[in-house]
Amino acid sequence: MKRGILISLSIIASISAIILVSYEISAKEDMQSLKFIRGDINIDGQINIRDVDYLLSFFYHYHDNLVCEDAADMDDDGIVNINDAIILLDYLYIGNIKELPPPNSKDQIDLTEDNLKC
Ligand SMILES: [Ca+2]
Ligand SMILES: [Ca+2]
Repeated sequence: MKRGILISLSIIASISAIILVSYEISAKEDMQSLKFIRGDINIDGQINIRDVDYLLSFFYHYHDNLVCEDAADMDDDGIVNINDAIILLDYLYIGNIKELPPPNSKDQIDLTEDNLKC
C-alpha cells in the first residue's frame, strides 16, 4: 500500500515536472540572511504545487540552483533529494504529513545546523 502511494506520488511528481512552466526567480543579494518558510521553495510566500514543480525542475536541470536549499529540505535532514518532493506532495495532497519542520513562518528560525544555503 505504502509503495503504491509512493509510486503514485512519483507519477504525480513526474507529470508536474512535464507541465512545468518557467518561473521568474528574483535573485537575492544576501542569501545567507534570507528568512525562509519550509516548503516555500520558490520563495513566493505560498506553499503549493508550484514549489513541487520548482524542486523537480531543479532535479531535472531546468534551472541551476535553488533560491533557498533549506526551504526545499522537507524532512530537515540536511539533504535535498527526491524524497523531499514526495514529502511535500504528501503534505499538500495526501495528508499523512500534517506539519513540516520549522520554520513554518517568517518569525520562526531553522533550529537545525546543516550545510544547506539560505
Ligand atoms: Ca512557494
Ligand atoms: Ca531532505
